[in-house]
Amino acid sequence: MLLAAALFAYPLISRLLKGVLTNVNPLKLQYENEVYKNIAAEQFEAMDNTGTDEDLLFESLEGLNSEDLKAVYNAFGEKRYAVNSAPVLIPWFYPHKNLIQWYIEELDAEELAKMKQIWKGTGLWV
Ligand SMILES: [Ca+2]
Repeated sequence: MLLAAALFAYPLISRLLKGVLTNVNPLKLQYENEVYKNIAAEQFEAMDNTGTDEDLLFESLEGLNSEDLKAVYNAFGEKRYAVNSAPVLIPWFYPHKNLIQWYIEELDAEELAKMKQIWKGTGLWV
């Protein structure tokens, strides 16, 4: 019983320790959780595969406050990053990266500066 509980809790605890989940003040969220999941999916869609859809990347974040952004970050979680978006044939070769780490891989210096500005208030980008 205890072992089952530990096995269940381990992935969550290890993610918390890695700082994947960040605290969100629910009173400052503008939308339902489903919206953040959709935006996180758009962020992934914009960066997954060859190249980056910068328009989609920035447009899908428009109008979000810092707490909304944190909710998007949490919804994104960590996804395997394949260099140059090679097919993930051998998934364990590719490290998990959070949303900010994906930006750092995908964006050029100018875009990164713009993105960093958007995320400034979250304290997630250090
Ligand atoms: Ca890409």
